[in-house]
Amino acid sequence: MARAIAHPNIALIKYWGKADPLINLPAVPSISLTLSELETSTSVTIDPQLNQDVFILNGKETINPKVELMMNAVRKIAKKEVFASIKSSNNFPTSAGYASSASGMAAIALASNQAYELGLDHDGLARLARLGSGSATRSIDGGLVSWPTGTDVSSFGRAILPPEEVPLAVFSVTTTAANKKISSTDAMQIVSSTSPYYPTWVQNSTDDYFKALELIKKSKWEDLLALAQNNALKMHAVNLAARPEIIYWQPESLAIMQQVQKIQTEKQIPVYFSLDAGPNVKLLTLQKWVKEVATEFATWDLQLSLPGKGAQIIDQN
Ligand code: 2P0
Repeated sequence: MARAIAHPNIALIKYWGKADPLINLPAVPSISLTLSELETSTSVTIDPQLNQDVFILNGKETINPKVELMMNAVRKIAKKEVFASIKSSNNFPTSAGYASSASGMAAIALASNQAYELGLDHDGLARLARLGSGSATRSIDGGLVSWPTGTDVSSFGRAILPPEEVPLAVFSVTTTAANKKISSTDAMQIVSSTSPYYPTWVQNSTDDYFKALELIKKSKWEDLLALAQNNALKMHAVNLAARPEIIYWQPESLAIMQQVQKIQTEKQIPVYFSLDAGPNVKLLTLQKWVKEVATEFATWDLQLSLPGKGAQIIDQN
């Protein structure tokens, strides 16, 4: 048995589109920030009595094809046909709009590596997590993480800068508890096959990735956040143009985006926004501006996160 914890991440440069959907190879490279306050804790217990895996999420037995895919990969590496009981819980509501699959799959990768004695190193763990959910490859490490495109062997998350060296902060603004209507996996498939802007997105977001790496190297943090905001809007633009059209925003999403723009121009507070595959908005800022941003957005339900650590094993026997 082994237990691991992992944190979700927010992409500053988005993963949106797959080069190979079977093994989650991305069509675009991405960059994310691992988040401190939110945590998934997962135990993997091998049980020779079981004739299939049992997955319990937040106390409820759940069927999850992504978990099965990973566990089959684990057994293949281990060369052991033995099943496991996997218990996972999040300390954050999924309604906050953070991708719990990123932290969830990263924690399963770590705990299985230990429980099944796979002996995987960092890169092997990041590849295994990617099989479950693309964004999970970026939750193996803390701080700022890049995920380049490439092959099964070369495309996985790797640390750019440790959490203590990243002066950024992220507020999640909860707009609605409604579940997202279309999964990221499905949306990426629809967009890549129908959106006329998709080839431009792939080219342009790849350019953003290299620009972002430069900005990080030069510690140009505000420019990085401005680029992240623009990258998120471009991801939504490619969705809007797909058939069927994919609209993740709710009226409140737009209200918050417009409030951010107003504050940027009228008050010169460095606050930017990002949105993923759902209606909730993330406010991106610098740690030294957290108080001002919290005051400006005090009417909303805010949850603050700072740069977090990578996934780790916390218990085993
Ligand atoms: C990201 N998202 O970069 C992007 C931006 C959502 C919007 O990665 O199909 O659950 O399992 O590889 O990782 C969410 O997608 O998708 C995601 P799969 P995943 O964070």
